[in-house]
Amino acid sequence: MIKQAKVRATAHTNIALIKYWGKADVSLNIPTTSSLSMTLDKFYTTTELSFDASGQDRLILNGEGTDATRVKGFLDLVRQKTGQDFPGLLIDSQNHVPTAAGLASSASSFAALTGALVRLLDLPENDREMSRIARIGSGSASRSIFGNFAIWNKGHDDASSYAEPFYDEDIGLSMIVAEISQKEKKMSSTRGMQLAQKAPSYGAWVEKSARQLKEMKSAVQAHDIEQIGLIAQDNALGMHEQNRLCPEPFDYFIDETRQVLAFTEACYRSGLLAFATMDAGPNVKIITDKASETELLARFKNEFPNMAFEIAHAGGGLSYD
Ligand code: 2P0
Repeated sequence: MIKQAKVRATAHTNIALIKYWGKADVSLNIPTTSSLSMTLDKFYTTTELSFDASGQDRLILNGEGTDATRVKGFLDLVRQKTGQDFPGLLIDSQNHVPTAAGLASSASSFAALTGALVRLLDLPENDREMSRIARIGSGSASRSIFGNFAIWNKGHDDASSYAEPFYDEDIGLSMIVAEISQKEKKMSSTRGMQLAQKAPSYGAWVEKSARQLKEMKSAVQAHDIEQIGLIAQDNALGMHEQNRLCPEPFDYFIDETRQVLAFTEACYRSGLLAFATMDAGPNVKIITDKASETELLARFKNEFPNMAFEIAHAGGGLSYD
């Protein structure tokens, strides 16, 4: 039963403190590890969804018609899974995510689309179900249904793999995003994961990740930014190590990445809270706290005068207007 002709939903992007980097099932995005993320207050996608007169699925991104292949694949899977053969949709999305800053918009995009879809089709607005649907679009989108800190439990099949809120509070963590390169990433996450999973050391990273998740949960509950930073940094650098150690090695790091990482370490040695995390690209997100962010940002701007920086905090969560 269709109750509304047009729905608008907003979802925010998230950064994993314990990463998702590997799939047990590629078509359903069942991961090899559970992951824990912070949803960001500042960066989001708003999606307006309606039925398209053409009967086809169409995508408009930031006002321009765009290739809808990936989104159509997602919608077809949802048609199949829900048994609802809904007609073609017009997806009109505005991304307030600086893709130039290496922040993936797929998380906020698929979470916003899922939220809008569920309401448009009058499906149950159940967070767990929405997280499972968003996961099929993009793994990290499962976590963007929620604000603040969320855990995506890896599960073992479509029913058991979903994210849920872990800690619904801003604990004073700041992320300084260093915009190192605006170039399109040369290796997609999906392909990068496939290659990295063949590293001889991958199993050890997966095992370590499970231990780090437990430690990270305690650190978030204790609002211990230093522990959070140390664990997140180790987990992210370990993830990137798998990319270098697999039979077809590749690397998201570029020279400026290494410079920013080295400067982050130097700031920590000098007594400031400063830790790095990185995703499927050369950009670095620096973890610090609200008390240190102004001084740390000034130091980075002084050291890298040609680089742009953004600061984000915890927040977000799926919303409608
Ligand atoms: C994460 N990343 O946990 C990890 C860390 C990037 C590095 O989730 O193939 O776009 O669509 O499920 O979610 C980016 O991968 O990958 C990602 P797909 P996705 O945030």
